[in-house]
Amino acid sequence: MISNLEQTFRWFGPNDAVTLAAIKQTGATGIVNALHHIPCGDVWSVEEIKQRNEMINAAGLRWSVVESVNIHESIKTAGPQRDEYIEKYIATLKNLGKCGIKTVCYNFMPVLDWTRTNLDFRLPNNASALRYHAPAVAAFDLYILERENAADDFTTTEQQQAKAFFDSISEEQKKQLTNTVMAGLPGTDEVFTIAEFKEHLKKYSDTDANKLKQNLSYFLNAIVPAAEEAGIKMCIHPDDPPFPILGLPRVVSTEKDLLDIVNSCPSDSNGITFCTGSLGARGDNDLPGMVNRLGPHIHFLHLRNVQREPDGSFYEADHLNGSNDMYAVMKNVILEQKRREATGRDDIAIPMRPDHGHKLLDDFNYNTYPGYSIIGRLKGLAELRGLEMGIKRSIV
Ligand code: DNO
Repeated sequence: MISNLEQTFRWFGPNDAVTLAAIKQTGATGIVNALHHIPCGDVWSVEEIKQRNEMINAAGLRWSVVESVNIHESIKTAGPQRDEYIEKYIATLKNLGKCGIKTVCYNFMPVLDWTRTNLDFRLPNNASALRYHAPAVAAFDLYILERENAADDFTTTEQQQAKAFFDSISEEQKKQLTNTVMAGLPGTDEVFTIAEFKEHLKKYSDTDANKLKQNLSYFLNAIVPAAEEAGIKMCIHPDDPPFPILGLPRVVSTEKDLLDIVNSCPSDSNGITFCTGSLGARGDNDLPGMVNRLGPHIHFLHLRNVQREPDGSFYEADHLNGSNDMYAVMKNVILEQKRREATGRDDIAIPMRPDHGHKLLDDFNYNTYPGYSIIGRLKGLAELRGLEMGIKRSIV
């Protein structure tokens, strides 16, 4: 039988209400972690990495993946300090390599990481899910941020829906929407003010998608040789949502984007985090086909599902339900594992994590990062490993 995927769980560090001991009980063996207390761009020292690694090992777990070593904005905008920050990034990769941590996830989303409008969307069973409501984002853009020329990005119908939504919510709800959309990096409590966000937007005034793509390629060509030397596999995380928002360009949203990225600097060290939830928010992304075609470049899997809605909105569905065919995705992941085995690759146990989870049962008593409940994710992991076993037993 082909070996299992490596079951991992994200842990945000010692302040996470979800403890390593709890994660151990889920059956996961790997931890996905980052040094969130180090400001974006600063070097992670060997001591800090070792200390964290020892903490994880002491709980009987392995630090499998770093998610994320975030990329400083000056690299994304080709600002004057970009080479300095690239040197620092390389220093962090070398230090991680020295400590034996070899898979590094990152993203190339301008300013904001993932974006949602509702962090407590109730499903019919009263479980709490994350939702992206397109009219809410449009309303924020047009009437709260009041971004110049924002109207050009929306059809007349979308503008009408945005206005109707905006008129229907209270002042308090407007504030809440602002805080939710303006939330900064995961693992921090950072929230941008409108003024700060506008300053960031200005920095992108001459960075369109083409330039952003060039800046990503520049970054990769600078760091990949060092990653190869350190034995590190980089894996880029797709945009979430996978389309431009708030006037910011996106370059990691489709199969073509991912192909351009791997081809811009061909190397085992230049790979992909295949996130079914992010990519699956677009109906034109053929997820099983993408796993098939991009398979050799996949170094990390984020497995979850979304339910797409007709107006471009979506919410996070159960891991195996929703708009995307998770059976077909898993089957193609397993076929990729088989190919790896046949060609003598040693990375057959691709790390996977149940990405996000609903808040269920006792989860409501814990203050966890949005999407990172324990029971909801445990449910996802249990379903996914059952799916994996069922397919493996029947086809291998
Ligand atoms: C959301 C996550 C993302 C991801 C980063 C990767 O829950 O999947 O925030 O960690 O985008 O750099």
